[in-house]
Amino acid sequence: MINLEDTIAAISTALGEGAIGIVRLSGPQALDIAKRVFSSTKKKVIDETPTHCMLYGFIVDPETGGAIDEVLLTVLRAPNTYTREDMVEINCHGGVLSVRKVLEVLLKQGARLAEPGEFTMRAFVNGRIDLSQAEATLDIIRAKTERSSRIAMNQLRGGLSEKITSLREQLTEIAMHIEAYIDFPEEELELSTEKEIIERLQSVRTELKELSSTYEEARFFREGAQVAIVGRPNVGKSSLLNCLMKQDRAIVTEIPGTTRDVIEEYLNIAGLPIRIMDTAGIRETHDLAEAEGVRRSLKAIDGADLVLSVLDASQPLKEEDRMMLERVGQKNTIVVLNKSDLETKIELSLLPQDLEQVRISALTGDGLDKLKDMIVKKLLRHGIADEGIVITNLRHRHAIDRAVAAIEASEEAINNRSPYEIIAFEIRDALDGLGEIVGAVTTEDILNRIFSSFCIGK
Ligand SMILES: Nc1nc2c(ncn2[C@@H]2O[C@H](COP(=O)(O)OP(=O)(O)OP(=O)(O)O)[C@@H](O)[C@H]2O)c(=O)[nH]1
Ligand SMILES: [Mg+2]
Repeated sequence: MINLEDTIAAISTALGEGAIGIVRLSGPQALDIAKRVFSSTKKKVIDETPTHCMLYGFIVDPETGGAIDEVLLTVLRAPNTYTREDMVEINCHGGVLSVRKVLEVLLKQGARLAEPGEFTMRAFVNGRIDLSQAEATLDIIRAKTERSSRIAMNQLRGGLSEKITSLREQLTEIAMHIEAYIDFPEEELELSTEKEIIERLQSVRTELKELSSTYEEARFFREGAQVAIVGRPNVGKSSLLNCLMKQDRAIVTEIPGTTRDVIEEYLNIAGLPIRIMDTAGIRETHDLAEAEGVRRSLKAIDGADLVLSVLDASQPLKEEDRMMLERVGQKNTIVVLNKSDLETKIELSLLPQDLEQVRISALTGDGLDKLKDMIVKKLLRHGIADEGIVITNLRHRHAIDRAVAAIEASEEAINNRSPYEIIAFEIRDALDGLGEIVGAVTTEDILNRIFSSFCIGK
């Protein structure tokens, strides 16, 4: 149940040692609760403090009279606040204990501990932001690179919302036009009107499809692109990971079968957040642990957005290399010819010619910049622009695809001369699909799913 009656409180900064820690209150009792626990050294009163102004003083436990922390308290009056409710932000000394104690006294005075994302959910329920903007706030918090954060910021500022709202308006107009005929079944749509309606539906559908198609690449900026380093044992996969990370992350030895588990790390290549995975060398083995490692390597190939198929260029191509290349098959891949510092013995002519290749040395770092360039190019084949409106969220993608299907169904219904009710029903379905993105149409289940992944205090 969405409950706006309660006044909620939470620690909004990360728990740990820091210069300051912030505890927030939001809701109808926010100012009253603050009044009961705040004591100003200069006898200033919260009631007489203008909105968005700070007071210096102490948080005091009203039951014992004991001072809990020295604070700066900001009075934020509705409606110009994050949640659109009365809010109070208390800047305490950083550190785990003081923020906890301040929170405790607020709870004792009648505030309720906020659920994850509840402040942002209130901002949505109270109409300050729509659902896609609420989701963008989380994306900004989670953004691993500047480009990711720019894309999320664009969404927060309403780029996607405006686009969806404008498309919804167009659909609403068409739906109303058709619905006007429902009560007059004897009247038929004129051929010219019918043609125009179909054209307008097609135009909305095309825009939605374009939007949906940005997802494949734009999602990398939100989730990180998965790149798997695979190859037979000892070709230098872990050395490549270390070289990319510029640190000794994975164990490297001259013994084949060193890596047993998938090692996952974050990398930022030209602003693209990448989840890079070093995997166990792929070969037939009777060792139980190694066999499990190989199974995980194969799984990593399946889940990857890009596979780096590593070969040892200083040795002739082996059966295990062929097996690996075959397994990688049609996946998006780059063939990495490692150990270029040694004499080349690999038969380049035996390699599949349609695959892109790059020569590197994980030992000297040679060719690494070229490889990084290729990784970005292979992942961003359509080169999405930072400023354009893109879809980074699977929930939005599903909603758009549902709307596209419904519009197609409505076009078909028109062509089949189906009753106006059916045509209008399909268009309304498309509207609902798009409404889910901005939250015009929503269920508590959707809201819970979205906000439960937020942190407490946001
Ligand atoms: N000369 C040379 N040796 C390399 C290069 N890259 C890796 N090696 C050596 O090759 C051996 C194997 O390297 P690893 O990085 O452990 O290979 P791996 O593919 O992770 O091996 P597994 O984990 O067993 O599958 C080590 O002795 C490395 O020092 C390279 O570019 N040049
Ligand atoms: Mg290894």
